Amino acid sequence: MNGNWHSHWRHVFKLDPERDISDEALEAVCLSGTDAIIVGGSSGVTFENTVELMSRIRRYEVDCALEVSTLDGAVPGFDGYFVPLVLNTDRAEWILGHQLEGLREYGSFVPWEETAAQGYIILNGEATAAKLTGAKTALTEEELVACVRMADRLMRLPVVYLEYSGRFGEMAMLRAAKRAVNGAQLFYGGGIDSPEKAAEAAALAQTVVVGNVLYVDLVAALATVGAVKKVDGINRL
Ligand code: 1GP
Repeated sequence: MNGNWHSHWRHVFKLDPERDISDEALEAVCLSGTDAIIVGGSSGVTFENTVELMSRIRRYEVDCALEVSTLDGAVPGFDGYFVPLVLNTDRAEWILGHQLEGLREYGSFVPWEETAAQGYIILNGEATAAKLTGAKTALTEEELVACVRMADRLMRLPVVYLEYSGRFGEMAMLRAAKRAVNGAQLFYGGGIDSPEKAAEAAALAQTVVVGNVLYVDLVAALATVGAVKKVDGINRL
């Protein structure tokens, strides 16, 4: 992989190291045709459970990246690393604080070519990540666009991530983000539990992230892969 290691991803499964997944389910996920697996979670992420999940995914060829949200869970050996910066919070530790701490400790080991910052905009107030970071989730479209421009134009972050984790978000907000984004890759995640929702999000976001449904309805989760690829097929006609 090179500096653009994530730019071709259209569909991604996000796996939580704290949650159990059987070998059979993991195999189905890794062989599903998804473009990548992201390992990440908002709570309970440790070195041990991250290494364990990574080594199980490593049996397959699929790209596998780590979203580094705690220092404990910073594990070498992934194909790529994402470092989230939460843009819609007043709590500086979630914008730059923990990240600086990480760089102080592990800065000389960071594989820079395979590391990308994500401008996170958390829009579901019920999500663990929102509570943890004190995100101001009730944004107007205008406020959202300002966040997107901050990430994309001013900070020139490679990824802008609209995060509705746990619920399917407003597509009008995603559309507004899509219009505002210039160079960044737009990720959408949250509440995708059917091919229809996957297709809706994939029509607007460059990369669609599917998480929770994997643990509750594997068949529906797997069907989201084909739905995203189909959107591209239709657009090419
Ligand atoms: C979570 O954006 C991802 O970080 C996916 O959200 O778990 O709701 O699918 P869900």
